[in-house]
Amino acid sequence: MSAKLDLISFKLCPFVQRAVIVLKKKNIDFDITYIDLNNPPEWFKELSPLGQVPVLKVGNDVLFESSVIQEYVDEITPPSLQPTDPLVKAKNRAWISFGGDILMALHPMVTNKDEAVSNEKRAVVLQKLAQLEAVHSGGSFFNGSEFNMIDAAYAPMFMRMNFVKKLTNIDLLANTPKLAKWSENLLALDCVQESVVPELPMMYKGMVKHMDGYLATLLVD
Ligand SMILES: N[C@@H](CCC(=O)N[C@@H](CS)C(=O)NCC(=O)O)C(=O)O
Repeated sequence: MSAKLDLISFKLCPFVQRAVIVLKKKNIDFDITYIDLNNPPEWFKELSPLGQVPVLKVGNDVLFESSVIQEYVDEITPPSLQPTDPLVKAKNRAWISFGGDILMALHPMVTNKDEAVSNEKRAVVLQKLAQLEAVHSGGSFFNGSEFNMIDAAYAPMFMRMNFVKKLTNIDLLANTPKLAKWSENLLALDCVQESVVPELPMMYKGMVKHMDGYLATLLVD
């Protein structure tokens, strides 16, 4: 690898965290540049094709989309975190994309001011989690005993669900035991714990309060 990689991040973003987990898991020396997405700097607006994080600077090039960044980082630093069977790998890619859909429903569940909308999003999240439970191997990780790319992709979602549980007593994994165990295994890993700033739990709570959505009314402390 030639140029040092530079990941543009927003501390609260679960999609950035997907990329960080792969970088950490592979012990890659990289830079991380934090921006405030609510007040993005001019250089970021010019750099990021869609105005979103994550963006990975590779020399004079930029990559966007968390799953693409994950795959690029994986490919340039063998051995791969992907399953070797092309069919399993392809199916994992589809479920990684599905994980993005869950995150997209989780955010309005947490932040929407309307109780009915928040509950509707919670139902969407729960339904998707049930679908995921049905295809989980039942092993320590998604495919079995080995940590793969899909595990890096789902850990940020589980971290946020764990925040929600601690803050509101809503246990989104109560009816999906395989996912609950998977979450526990993922959240215990160094590459996951070290993929966020130490103050993230406090920041997440601050975000919930600041957004002042229905879930803020359920905060337990
Ligand atoms: N599909 C994208 C989603 C990235 C995304 O939604 N990032 C959020 C922050 S967590 C963002 O940049 N939002 C700003 C915007 O959409 O304008 C990926 O997987 O990288």
